[in-house]
Amino acid sequence: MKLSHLVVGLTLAFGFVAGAAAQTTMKINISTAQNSHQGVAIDVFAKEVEKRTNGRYKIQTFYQGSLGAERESIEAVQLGTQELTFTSTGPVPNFVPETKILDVPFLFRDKAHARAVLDGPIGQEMLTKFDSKGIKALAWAENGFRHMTNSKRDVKVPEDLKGLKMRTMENPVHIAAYKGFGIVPTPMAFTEVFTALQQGTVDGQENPLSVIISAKLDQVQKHLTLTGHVYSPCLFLMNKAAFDKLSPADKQAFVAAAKEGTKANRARVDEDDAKGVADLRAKGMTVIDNIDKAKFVAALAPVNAEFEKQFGKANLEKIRNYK
Ligand code: EAX
Repeated sequence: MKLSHLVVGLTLAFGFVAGAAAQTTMKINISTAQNSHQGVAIDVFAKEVEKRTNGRYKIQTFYQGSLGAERESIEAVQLGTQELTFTSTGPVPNFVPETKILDVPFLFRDKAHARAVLDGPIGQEMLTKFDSKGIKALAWAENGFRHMTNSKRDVKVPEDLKGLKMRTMENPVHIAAYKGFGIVPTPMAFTEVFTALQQGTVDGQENPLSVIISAKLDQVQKHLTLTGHVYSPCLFLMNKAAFDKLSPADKQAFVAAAKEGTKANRARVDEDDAKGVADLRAKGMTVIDNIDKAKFVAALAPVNAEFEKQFGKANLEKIRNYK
């Protein structure tokens, strides 16, 4: 054997052993399909973590609730039986009550406003509230603005919502607010929603276009109204102990990878918002896209007075007026 071959052989053998010994695999999951705004978020995150740690960390991705629904997954991350999850903030107030304020309806003007608040001091400060709960919040991402769908009737004015039995997220702010519309809220995990709509257990649900499209809810819902009644943030969450074990450089790599995931996620939400209505109309949904939003805001005035007491008017104004 030539010396050069020997060197190559040894290098390969050594490299393989060293690589194999150093590789750690972690899991991350979402409730929606891989082909969705959440799928691109975790796919980009996984790719970026691998790239930025030279393959020392490998992220396994799980879609469509196959590893558990959002609340269960946050629990698993908190316990450390799962390293990572990407979740909406729906069930998050049950873990970190400080996030509740973001779920107040009609708080954000548009996505740019919401993203600026989350990326600015208010949102960044909120990420630190997870630390004491055994969770490291790596970055905000999003679902987008939520809209109402149902199988019964066109919703043009708030009165049309009265008596509709709607699935909601397991979120105390949403539940209180939707009661203000006269909706009968039925909280459940997203993984159960399609079947519940199909079987008529509930009349409707509310979600951003990105979720409605990727979960094919048009197959079980006829009426969509662009209510945009609440912004729906998402989060990259990691078990705190697992994060703390990383080297300083790897910590940075994980945070940077989550931020790249967020970029891809937001771009996809923008794309879905741009073509979603035409897409859903083509699939047979009736879409009301010209409501008088002031009427929906006015319908929630009594509930909003409650929220002002609960969260403090000044705190809500600080978010509302953030530029
Ligand atoms: O995160 O539960 C929900 O309606 C969420 O928007 C959905 O799971 C995507």
